[in-house]
Amino acid sequence: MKVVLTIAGSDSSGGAGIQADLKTFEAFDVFGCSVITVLTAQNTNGVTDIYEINPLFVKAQIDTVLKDFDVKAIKIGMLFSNEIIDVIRESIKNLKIPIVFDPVFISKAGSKLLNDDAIENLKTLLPYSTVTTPNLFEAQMLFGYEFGNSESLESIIQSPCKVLIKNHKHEMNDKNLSIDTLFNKWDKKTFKTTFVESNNTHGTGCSFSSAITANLAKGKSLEESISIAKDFIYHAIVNAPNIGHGKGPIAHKIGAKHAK
Ligand code: PXL
Repeated sequence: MKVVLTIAGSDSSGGAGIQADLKTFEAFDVFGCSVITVLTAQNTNGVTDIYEINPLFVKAQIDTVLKDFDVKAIKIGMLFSNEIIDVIRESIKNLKIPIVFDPVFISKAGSKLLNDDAIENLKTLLPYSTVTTPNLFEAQMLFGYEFGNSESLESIIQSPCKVLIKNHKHEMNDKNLSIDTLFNKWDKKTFKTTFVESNNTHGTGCSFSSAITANLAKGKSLEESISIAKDFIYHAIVNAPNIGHGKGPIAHKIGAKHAK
């Protein structure tokens, strides 16, 4: 069985973060290990508290897992502070495996998941990543990208890793589609599914990047992995359990079963 690793924050409500990553890995038949960066006290309405793990302990978790397992791919999620970013960069910089970097800034419920003074430092992980998966807001924060402004594409073209911009559904004025675009220097490829209007979107970003990671570990190409991950999210939202009073979680197992 292929082993994958997520480096991310814990979500006590189980729909995002480490919990979403492990559920996604399980659903795609890969064995998931987890390095926890922060604990969030959280439900579907938002985050009420964050407890940062000592960066030395974050490093101990990574070193201990990597010493034992032949990890095939890594997903990076919520990192929260400069100190944790520094530790992660040092730990991953000599690895020769695919790294999927989800630049987490804000949760779907609107909670802040990255310190303001750590935004610049987050960019230092790009050279060690295979692909980064920002939404439009994160792409603006990381690359100064503004949707529809072709000049602002320059920094995405210059990016040291591939950039997958998620869910700019208004392209081509088609609000019924969810569109992601993968930029690899000047090369551009789009991925589309039907856009589902739903309140159950908690953890979609985490689950999406984890699904890409799982499929890369299984030897699929990046394009294939993205396509499967996108299909997975669509079905996981459509079949969401509809629980909680805010932005509800998705159905990982059912989503993966339907993903092609
Ligand atoms: O989806 C971003 C995210 C990442 N990590 C953790 C989260 C969330 C969103 O809620 O809770 C721990």
